[in-house]
Amino acid sequence: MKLICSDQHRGHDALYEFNRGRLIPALESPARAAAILGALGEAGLGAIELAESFDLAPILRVHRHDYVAFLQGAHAEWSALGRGGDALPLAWPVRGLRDDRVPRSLDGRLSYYSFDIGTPITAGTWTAAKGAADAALTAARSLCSGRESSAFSLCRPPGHHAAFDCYGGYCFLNNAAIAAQYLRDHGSDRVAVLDVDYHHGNGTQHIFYQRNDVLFASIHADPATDFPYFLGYADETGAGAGAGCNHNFPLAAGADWAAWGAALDAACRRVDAFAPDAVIVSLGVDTFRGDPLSSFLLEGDDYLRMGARIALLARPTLFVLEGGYAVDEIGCNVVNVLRGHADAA
Ligand code: 6XA
Ligand code: ZN
Repeated sequence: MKLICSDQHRGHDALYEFNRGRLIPALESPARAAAILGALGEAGLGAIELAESFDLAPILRVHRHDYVAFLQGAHAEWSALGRGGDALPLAWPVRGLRDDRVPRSLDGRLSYYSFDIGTPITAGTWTAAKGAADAALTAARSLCSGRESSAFSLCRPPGHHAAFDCYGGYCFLNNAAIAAQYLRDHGSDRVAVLDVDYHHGNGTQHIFYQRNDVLFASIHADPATDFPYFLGYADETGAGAGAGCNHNFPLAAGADWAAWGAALDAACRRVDAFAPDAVIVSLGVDTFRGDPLSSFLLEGDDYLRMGARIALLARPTLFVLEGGYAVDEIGCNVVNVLRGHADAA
């Protein structure tokens, strides 16, 4: 299995985030990646390689040009205004407000391009996000060449909440979507994205919603109770040419392997029916029972079962890291998915 990471992730180290009305140390921290690297090093699944650097073209295939330019310069603009700390938005263009004009001021643009207050932009955010996209692209390229049938990219910051032109949920560039589009542009006719993170991958869904060449299937907490709140219901099945190519499996709080594994089985049957040339797994392990953001109850061994079920798809598979905040167990849980997959493949 090809294992790819990026050194740049450390530059994205937010001071704090809002959580239940308080400022707390940011949960999406460099320690997450360090823990996964440590576990991967001991697991013997393969050598861990550094991402190669790609130009912006594959990123611009799924993200709006002005959005990417904004991300590149936002923190420098923030500093030039004499401000310290991390850049955060103030307001959002919700119902009744105009979203067809991009404001001129930095504060206006932070608000325009974001959808939550929990995703600080730091001095190293762009470089880290670009490194994460490079990790996903490097892993995707190894699948295209046919040399590898499976790969894992350790992406930090994560990506599945980032849409065509907005960021949130700790995500800036949609690493899984960028990799899916790269595979489409390099020989794969159909790609499936299977999102197993605790949270719905609203960004990935939005990017591919009208398309029939990329299927999106997601198992996640019910948006009626959990972030991102405004997408992820079962009746979102795709639109236009993409009708029937989007499958959401929202689950109630307290889902354990019995409930979660049954949803995975149903999602995998949708993926199978699509007959993709490759599968991208948005791999969040915040479904873990000890995760601080989760109400699901998956145990360590359940991640072995998850990997084994995904291996039954018998397709070239790229795992892209998303969430997971129980730092003491995140390494073991990620390795278990990869090991379960490798052992059953
Ligand atoms: C609200 C929760 C952000 C969710 C981040 C995540 N600040 N997404 O793990 O998959
Ligand atoms: Zn998540």
